[in-house]
Amino acid sequence: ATTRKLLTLAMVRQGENILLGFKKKGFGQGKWNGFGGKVEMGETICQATIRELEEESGLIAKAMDKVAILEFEFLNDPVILEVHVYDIVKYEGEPIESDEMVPQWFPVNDIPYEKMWLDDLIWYPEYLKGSKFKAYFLYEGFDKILKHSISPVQEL
Ligand code: 6U4
Ligand code: NA
Ligand code: NA
Repeated sequence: ATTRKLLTLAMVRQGENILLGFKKKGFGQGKWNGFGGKVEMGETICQATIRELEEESGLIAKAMDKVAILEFEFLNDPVILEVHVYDIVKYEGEPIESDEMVPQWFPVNDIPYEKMWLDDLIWYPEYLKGSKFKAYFLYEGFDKILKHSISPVQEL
């Protein structure tokens, strides 16, 4: 039997720049990532997205748009991670370092893929084009993708 874990991922883009956070601890430590985490009991996915963005970056989301759902499976692991990705269209505040993350702006044509999850190289270009999509990735360990697919969708 598989179990699904719901996670959020907030993408913050200002013109030609994207805000990423360097993860100091926890899942994905040592990698640049968007901001997010687990959806907690009694919380909607939207609420979790807003809470995690504020905890990790200091920004307060004022308007957001769901752009993708990513599914991750790891070989020989019954857990499926379902990551709901939101574009943060409007926010208040300035990025600040937290216990978990060091935020930094990157030009969209100079994203540090070599220090990110491998799947980011596959789906960030779709996101940056403004497409909405569903994607699936099967990992073996954390450094190898065995299988993946991306399908554009109208609505999420
Ligand atoms: P808690 O205890 O909830 O703070 P945390 O260490 O923040 O745990 P978690 O599991 O809550 O980690 O959140 C992991 C974050 O990483 C989520 O925003 C989803 C994101 N993420 C997970 N796998 C990813 C992947 N392969 N590519 C990607 N983001 C991923 O771009
Ligand atoms: Na969390
Ligand atoms: Na988190």
